[in-house]
Amino acid sequence: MKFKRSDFPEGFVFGAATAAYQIEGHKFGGAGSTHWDTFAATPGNVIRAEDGALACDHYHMYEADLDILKDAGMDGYRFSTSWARVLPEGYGTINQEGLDFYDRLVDAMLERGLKPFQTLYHWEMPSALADLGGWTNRDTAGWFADYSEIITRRIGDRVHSVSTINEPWCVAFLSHFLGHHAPGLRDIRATARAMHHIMLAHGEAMTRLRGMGQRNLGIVLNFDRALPADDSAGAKAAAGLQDAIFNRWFIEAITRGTYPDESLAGFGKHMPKGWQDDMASIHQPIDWLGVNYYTRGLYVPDPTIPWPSIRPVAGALPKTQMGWEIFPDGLHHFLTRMAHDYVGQTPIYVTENGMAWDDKIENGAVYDPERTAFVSDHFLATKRAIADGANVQGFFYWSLLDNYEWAFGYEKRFGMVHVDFETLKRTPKASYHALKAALAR
Ligand code: IFM
Repeated sequence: MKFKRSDFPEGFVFGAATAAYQIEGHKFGGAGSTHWDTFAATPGNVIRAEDGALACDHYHMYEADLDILKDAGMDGYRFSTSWARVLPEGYGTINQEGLDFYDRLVDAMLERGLKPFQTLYHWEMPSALADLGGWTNRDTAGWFADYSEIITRRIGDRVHSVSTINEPWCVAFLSHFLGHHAPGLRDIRATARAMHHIMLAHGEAMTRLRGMGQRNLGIVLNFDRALPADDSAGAKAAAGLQDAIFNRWFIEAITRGTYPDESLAGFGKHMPKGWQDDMASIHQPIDWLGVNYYTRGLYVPDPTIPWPSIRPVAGALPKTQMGWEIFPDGLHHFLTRMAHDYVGQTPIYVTENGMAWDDKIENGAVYDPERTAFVSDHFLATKRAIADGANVQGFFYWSLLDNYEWAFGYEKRFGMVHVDFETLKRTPKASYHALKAALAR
C-alpha cells in the first residue's frame, strides 16, 4: 500500500464491511423468507439461481471472521442486522434466536476491540411485507421504524453507530425501475413511490431512535460519478440528470428537505399523494454520513427511450470483474462535495469501497495486486479529500469476505478474504496482508 495508518488523523477508523443476507446463511436461526429468496428462486434473475441460504455461514463462523478483522489491526466492523431474522413476518412475532445472534455478534466485536457500525436495512425485505407491496407501500416505513426500535432495544447500548438504510438508490431505482434487484420491477410509478418511501423510512426510524435516546445515527448513500460521455450539450445534460436522480435525490431530501426539480420532472406525477408533508421528517439532522463509492459512469442522451431518456456508455479505463471503471478521483469528488455542498463538518465515513476480481487460490494463497493497488489509490483519494477539508473519519473496505453478490450470485469476488464456497474455508488474500502491514502501529 502507498499509505500507512499514521497518514490519517488520530482516531480514524479502518475497517471492513459486510451485510447480513450476503454472508450469514439466512436458513439458520429462524429467519423469515425475504424477497431475495423468492427473486433468486425465479428463473433468470440470479446467476445459477443462487441465494443466501448458506452464504458464508457467518452465522456459525462469526467469531473466526471477527478474529480475521482483528488480526489485520482493524478498528471497526460495518455489519447489518436482518429485518427478516428479527421479525420473520416483518412485524408481530419476534424471533428471539435472531436477537440472541446479534447480541452475541456485537459482544464478540467488543471483546476484540472492534467498533460495531450497524446498518438496519441492507435489503432483507421480509416476504410477508413484499406481499403487501414492500417499498411501494407507505406503511412499510412505519413497520421499519418498529423493527428499528426492537433491534435497538437489544443491541443499541453497545453499537458505535447506526445507519438506517444502505444505498436507497439500489433499494428504489435499481430494484423497481431497472429491475436488476428484488423485487425486480420495471415500473416508474412503483419507483417513484419506493424513492420516497425509503426516505420516509429513514426519517421515521431516525425520529423513533432519537426519541429513545440512541446516538450517532446516520445513513449510507451510494454515488455514481456521472460524467458526460463527450463534450456535447446533450451529454452534459444527460450526466446532470443522472446526477440528479442517483446522487442528489437522497442527500438533498435529507439536508434540504427537497427533491431535485430535474428528477421530479419524471417522477412527479407518480409520487404518492401528500409526499410533501413527509419532507420535514426526512429533513432532520444526521450525526454522520456514509459514502459508498465504486466507479464512474459516462452518459449520453437517448431520445428513443422514455424519461429520463439517457443511457450509459462504456468507458476506456481499466475495469474490475464487475466491468466497473477504476476511477479513484470520483471518491475525492464526493467526499469534498458532500462536505462543501451538503453536510459541512458532520463526520463522513467511506462506508464501502472495493473491487471484485476473479481471484484464484494458487498454492494455498491468493495473489491480488490489482486489489492492493485499488485500495491504495482510494485511500490516497480519501487522504486528499481530508487535506481539502472533508471531515472523513473512517474507511470500510467492501468486503471482508467473498460473498453473495446479489444478482451475480457467488461469482464476483469482492473480499479481502477468499471464501471457498464448497468448504467455507477462509484464506486472506495478499491485499489483506498488505493492508495489515499498512495498519501496523
Ligand atoms: O455487494 C454490494 C453491497 O451489498 C452494496 N454495495 C455495493 C456492493 C458491491 O456491489
